[in-house]
Amino acid sequence: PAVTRREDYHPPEWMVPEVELDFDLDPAKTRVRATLRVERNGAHREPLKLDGAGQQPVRVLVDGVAVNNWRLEGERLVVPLTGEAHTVETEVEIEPEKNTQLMGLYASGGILCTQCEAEGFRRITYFPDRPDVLATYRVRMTADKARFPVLLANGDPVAQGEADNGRHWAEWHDPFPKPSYLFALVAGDLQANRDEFVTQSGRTVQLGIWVREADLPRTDHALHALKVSMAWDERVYGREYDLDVFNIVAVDDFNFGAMENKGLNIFNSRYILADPDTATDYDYDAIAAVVAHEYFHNWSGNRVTCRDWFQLSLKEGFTVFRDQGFSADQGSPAVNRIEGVRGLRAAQFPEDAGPLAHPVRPESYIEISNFYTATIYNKGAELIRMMSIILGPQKFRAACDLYFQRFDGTAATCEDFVRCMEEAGGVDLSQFRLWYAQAGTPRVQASVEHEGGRATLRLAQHVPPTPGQPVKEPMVIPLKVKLFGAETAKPLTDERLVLLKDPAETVVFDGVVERPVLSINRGFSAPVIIESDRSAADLGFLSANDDDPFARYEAMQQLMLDTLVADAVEGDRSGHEAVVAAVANTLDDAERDPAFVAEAVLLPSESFIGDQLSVVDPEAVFRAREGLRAALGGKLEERWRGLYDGEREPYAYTPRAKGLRRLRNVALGYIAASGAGDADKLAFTQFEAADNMTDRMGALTTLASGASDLREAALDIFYNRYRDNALVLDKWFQTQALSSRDDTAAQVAELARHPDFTLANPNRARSLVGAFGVNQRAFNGASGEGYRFLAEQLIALDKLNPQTAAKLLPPLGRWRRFDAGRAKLMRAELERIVATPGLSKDLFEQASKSLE
Ligand code: HT7
Ligand code: ZN
Repeated sequence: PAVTRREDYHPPEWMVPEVELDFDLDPAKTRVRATLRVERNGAHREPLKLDGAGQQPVRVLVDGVAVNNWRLEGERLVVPLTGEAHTVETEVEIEPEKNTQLMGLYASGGILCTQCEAEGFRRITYFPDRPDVLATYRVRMTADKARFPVLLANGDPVAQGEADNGRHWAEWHDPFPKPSYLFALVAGDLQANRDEFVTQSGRTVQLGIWVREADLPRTDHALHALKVSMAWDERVYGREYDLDVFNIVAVDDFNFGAMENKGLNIFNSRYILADPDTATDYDYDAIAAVVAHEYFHNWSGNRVTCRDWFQLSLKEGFTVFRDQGFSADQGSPAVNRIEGVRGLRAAQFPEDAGPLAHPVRPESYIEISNFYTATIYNKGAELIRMMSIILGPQKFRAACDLYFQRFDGTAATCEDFVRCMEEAGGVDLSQFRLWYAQAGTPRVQASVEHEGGRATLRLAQHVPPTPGQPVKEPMVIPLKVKLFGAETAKPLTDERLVLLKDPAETVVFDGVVERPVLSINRGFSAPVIIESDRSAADLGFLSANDDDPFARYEAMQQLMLDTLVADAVEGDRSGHEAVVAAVANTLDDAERDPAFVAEAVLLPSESFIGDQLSVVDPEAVFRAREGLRAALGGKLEERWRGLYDGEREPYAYTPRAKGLRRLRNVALGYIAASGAGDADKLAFTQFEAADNMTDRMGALTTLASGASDLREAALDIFYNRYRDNALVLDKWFQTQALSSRDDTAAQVAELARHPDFTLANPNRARSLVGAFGVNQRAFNGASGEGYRFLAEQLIALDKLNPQTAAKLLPPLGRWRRFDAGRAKLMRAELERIVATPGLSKDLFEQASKSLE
């Protein structure tokens, strides 16, 4: 397959300032007539080249006259044009109900909807489907009124009326020039939860969340989150909404979380629908974060878009940074940061250390959909965070203002963004640009020496080689650092921002009168791995005394990790005592800050422990983790029971009530880990008594990894109660795929044959196949049955939905991290995938790169 390279970027040969689209909508056959006003861009004699995919032109007109001098070059429609400006009209027919890829115009549960990012628009009509061609859109849709009473598109509604044969039409106009990837339409039998938002300049915006009528009662949380997001973006970034309407539609079949189409966001229903009976606190948080994210794109993505797809992080990294700021402001910033960093370590660090590693601004791709990655999104957000730290809050805000003002209505680059940071911040970010260009997670060695009244911090950095980048230059790494007195537990210094630039540097602190304990990378100021020689005692000390809650969490995690690695590698469990003591100490804070404590006492995941080993031994990692869980459960059983039976609040979605629920579920997990005979009964009682999904899922998760009869009972009750709710049924599949039982691989294979399992729905595929792939021990069973299962599912899924298949491949690409036996089995499956006839370029790219 063809490779697209960043260095080959050329401005468009033709611009398209205006588009009119006329849709005759029908799930079986939709006719699309597109009228493009095109203008030659620069002095050249090239014909107009329009991207297309999967369709044939029915007819082509130039300036109102039918022509036949057009040709197809591959899937592109090439139309010779002589003048500087023309009107070009095309007509095509497409088949939405046969569209299983869910890109372009497709049908989901009787709703017709679109997904155009990144290159889906070309599956709807011929167009220069690239983000630097910005047009205003006028859209007319005609459809059967009974089946599709609601017709929505981008921008503002203009007119509507009746047509023949029980059909009706609507016209929408979006005055803001936008790239084709932001185009959207929806037709369906939908109802809206409506509200209004008055902007800071006094304009009233009509808000609507559109769903099937039965789902209306589950839309209040999303609508509330939308209004809070709109107010937050005005307050924090000075960004006001610009159209008169803002609509969101929820659909069940969606390749991603949501899409920020101008004025008409389309969402995966899992990020809209919630009520206490069906959605966990985690779901509620995720809904607010995704609603905010898509809304924030109106400025960071839509008003200022990307010049080309290599700049994807310009909008995604920045928008993730913005949604993280929003979420932090809704509850506990420390807990929010902990969750963000945990996510980064779970998804991005392994990506950066594996065969699919790529820079935040990649150099090439085969299929752009494969680059909607944790690196582009989450590491991209960390880059923005580092710049905000280097500039400080005021200058960062001024730099953002400059960026929005300078590039409003245009397609920009990461370089444009960095230059605004430099100009408004008065800083030189030359070296910082390496963060966009170099892949791999930097490692920083840190140690402190103390002599007389002077502490010397020695730092050294190393950026590991990654595919195509064998040698790296040193980065600029902003590290927030502070020293604490080992005896007095008092701060010995203020927090200092150290910009590590050279391969090795020393930083001197004077007036340090007692032995200092180093607190480094506070707040996770840089997305790096810190390798320090801090003892278990010092880590325990920091977990108790650091005044940065994130650093307290980090110290505990490091202490746990060191202990778990020693056990997994050498069978050394001598570190248990220090972990038990540190956890016991942290539990003292449970009443004051239950949400933080719940996070701080959780052990690192099996995968993260595996990431620390030179060769992952999944059984040894599992045993070590279970061993420490049992020690914590058993030694602190009274404490866990005290918390479990302690303070509770009636159900409410408030930070404190959420924190208490979370801590109680963590306590339940530790009681089960202690081996207590009544643990399953306790969990089952909680399961049955629960008046909300957080408590119910907490209990079910514990039961699902257990061996009692109550496990089957709870799973059956859950299934029968929620069998008609697809989103909750996903949880049923997922919980079983994540179980730590010995027979999980066999159970997952069985579940794949369950009548409710289907690969056609991405959420369902992810809930079983995706979840199984991250269950380190179950997936990596020595027999290779897990690898075989995943390969078979991916090959089958690829025929329906290549994008989703490609997203689920990475667990097979971890073969270098395992022993020779497992590596051989994994490679064999990757080779089988690559050799499959008719493979998509999506899956081919992921599998072939994973073999290299
Ligand atoms: N910008 C959106 C990306 C997206 C997407 C990408 C590929 C295939 C399907 C997709 N649906 C949405 C989502 C976002 O980051 O906001
Ligand atoms: Zn986004």
